[in-house]
Amino acid sequence: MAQILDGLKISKEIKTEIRYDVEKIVEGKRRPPHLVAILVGQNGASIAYVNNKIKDCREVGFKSSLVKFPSTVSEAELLEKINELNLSKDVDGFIVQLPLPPQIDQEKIIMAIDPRKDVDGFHPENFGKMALEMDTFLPATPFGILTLLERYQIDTKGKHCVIIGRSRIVGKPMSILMGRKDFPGNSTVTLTHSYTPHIEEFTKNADIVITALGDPNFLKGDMIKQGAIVIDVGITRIEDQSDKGYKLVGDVDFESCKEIAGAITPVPGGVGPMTRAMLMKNTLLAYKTSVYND
Ligand code: L34
Repeated sequence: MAQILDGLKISKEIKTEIRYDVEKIVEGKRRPPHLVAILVGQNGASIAYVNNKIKDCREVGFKSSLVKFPSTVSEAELLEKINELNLSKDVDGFIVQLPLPPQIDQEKIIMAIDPRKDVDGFHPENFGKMALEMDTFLPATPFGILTLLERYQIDTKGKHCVIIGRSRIVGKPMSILMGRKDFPGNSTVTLTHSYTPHIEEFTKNADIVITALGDPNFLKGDMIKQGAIVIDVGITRIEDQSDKGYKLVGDVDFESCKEIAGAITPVPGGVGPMTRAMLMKNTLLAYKTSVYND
């Protein structure tokens, strides 16, 4: 039976550390960090994630604001709000929750965010800095995975890491970060995607598998090698008869993989809560680099 990499537990530890930092800031008569989240439309998952982020802010002692727009919002309206947040001295960082409706050009929105307030680490300037191993905001999900590997002291040096999925917020940055000259990192990385034939040929040879494709129960126990580290980023809502009306299912077939893997993240309670904790960490960093250098 694999070791469970408990993202919920580690995320609570991180939030406690941040809370302690914020208490010291406030005791020093300074204002607490302020995160703003922009939510467009009525996507149930997005609403849940953003509400949880606002709750996290309260837990760590941050000020937070939630700005909601209907799904019919125009690009101009969104850009105007972003400009206002860029200029606001009271706002340390903000995020625009993805996905956005089709009439909005996602790249244009991300490009409009002041890189110093881009606590998602999505702006090309921050992505470029990350790729060059310069100090910057790391995107929250990859940052969360690195932190989980670090806290569980998972050896990554010289290991073969296979990533499934090349999205801009998970797969692509993860492939860069696992190969960087640092810990966690120093892995030999293979980035697989929808055009990779026979993905199992790759995953069977992997010491570390990171799945981010959004295909429920895709990775089966017979696709991994004995003792592999399995990180499940996928999180799909599947309708069921429960009170909530759905359950959350990862990309990893937990039942078959847990018998073979050396360590594995659960869904829920794995990478998801870590993503949110790292957003708090990035916001604290944005605060420290703005207020203290004023
Ligand atoms: N701008 N858009 C922007 N930044 C992000 O970092 C995200 N992401 C992804 C989607 N769009 C984004 C998130 O916040 C995915 N994501 C995210 C955040 C939190 C959780 C999952 C994904 C999370 O908290 N997951 C819980 C279950 C939550 C529930 O009940 O639905 C878990 O235990 O996995």
